Amino acid sequence: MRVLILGGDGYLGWPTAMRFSGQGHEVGVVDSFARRRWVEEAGSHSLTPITSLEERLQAWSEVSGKDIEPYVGDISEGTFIADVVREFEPEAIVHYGEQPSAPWSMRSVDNAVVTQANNVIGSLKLLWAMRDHAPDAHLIKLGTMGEYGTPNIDIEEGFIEIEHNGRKDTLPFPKLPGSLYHLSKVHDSHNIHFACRIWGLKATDLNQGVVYGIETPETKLDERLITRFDYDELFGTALNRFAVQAVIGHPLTVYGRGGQTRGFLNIVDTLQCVMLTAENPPASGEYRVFNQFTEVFNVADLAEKVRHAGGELGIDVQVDHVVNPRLELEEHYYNPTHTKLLELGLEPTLLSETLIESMLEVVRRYRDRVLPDVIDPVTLWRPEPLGQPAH
Ligand code: NAD
Ligand code: USQ
Repeated sequence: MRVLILGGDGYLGWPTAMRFSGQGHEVGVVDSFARRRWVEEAGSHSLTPITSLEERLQAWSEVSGKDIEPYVGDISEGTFIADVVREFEPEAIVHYGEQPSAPWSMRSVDNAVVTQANNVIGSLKLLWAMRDHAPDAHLIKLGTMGEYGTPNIDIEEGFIEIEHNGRKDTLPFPKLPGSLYHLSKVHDSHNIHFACRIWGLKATDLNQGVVYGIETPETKLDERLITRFDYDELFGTALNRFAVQAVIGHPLTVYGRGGQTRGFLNIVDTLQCVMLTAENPPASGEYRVFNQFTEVFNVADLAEKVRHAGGELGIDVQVDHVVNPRLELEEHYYNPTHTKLLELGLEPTLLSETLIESMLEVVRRYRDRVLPDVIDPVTLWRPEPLGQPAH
């Protein structure tokens, strides 16, 4: 299969590119290096010492004997993505190429505009490029579980059957995202659904939960192949941050009461899910939604797990409940369905104590690179915290 990976220099995109290439697919990666710039501008850097895309591709070629084609540019600008799609002729497009941070999107009006322009315009240009140059390709788009928010009912996989005034229909599940970043994914989902309904494109929207983990089998082959790993308040995600905090002796930053409940998955399962999705494409005109996570935890429980695993390694981990910088429910109902990927054969990698310990061991290797000043949360959802939203 000819697979184009948008955002192929990122945390998830780079390991995905190696996975597809290693399994014999023809792979192209597209990236603007925006993530590297945004993190640098925020005064931070990846915990892992990542090499340039050029060096990564060279190293991958040496290790695997396979070449990955790079395309450097911004998918939201000009005709770049249309030109790439026309030239590469993909059969599948895995789209990770967006601004992925909720706090970054809430930091200023400029950040909010960049997030929504980058994400929504980039995806729209991609859809148009597919319409004109690759109408039979399968779009595998990374969405987020945060599109649904935390409603007080069970969350379905994309669609819900509704009965209203005696009539029934199956309609998109209601969306109540909690940040302007998450909202950009809702806009994307509407545009993708539209492109399938009106132009007959085929797409799978992967509503992914929070990813954790550092290594995949491919990143371990050579240190130059390691993927990025962020722990700062803007780009680090919960469990990844807790692992770094534990290792450097920083109290774990549980926001508020810590009852915020989310779906989580290991980075190796992201690769498994994307591969299974690519191997099982939808029909032309079909828009599918898969909820992509393997386990549900609340953040206080996660912190407790890290504290315990740290103890096993002789690290005395403290857990702190800091004032929540976000506006979100700190205790709520959460029961999302996630059967479609399991039906395709997903074998979940569950979060065991051994797995957390191995994460802590890898973080320990790079502990001298940690910048402690970028850890504490400073980005507020509102100028002053005003209490909790309704959902
Ligand atoms: P990342 O920032 O490491 O990867 C995204 C890559 O896309 C970066 O390398 C960035 O430079 C590139 N990019 C961004 N905008 C671009 C543009 N306009 N043109 C070309 N390249 C562009 O993020 P990640 O953590 O690997 O996430 C990948 C995708 O998965 C994102 O869409 C994110 O929203 C989604 N996601 C991530 C998680 C998670 O926990 N990491 C969870 C759910 C969904
Ligand atoms: N949290 C803490 N302490 C921290 C960091 C986070 O308590 O130090 C809490 C947050 O308040 C939130 C939860 O942990 O309630 C998750 O936060 P997060 O930063 O780990 O994840 P989030 O902002 O939701 O975003 C991440 C990725 C994003 C992806 C999303 C999937 O950055 O790209 O879309 O996870 S989901 O959460 O399912 O929407």
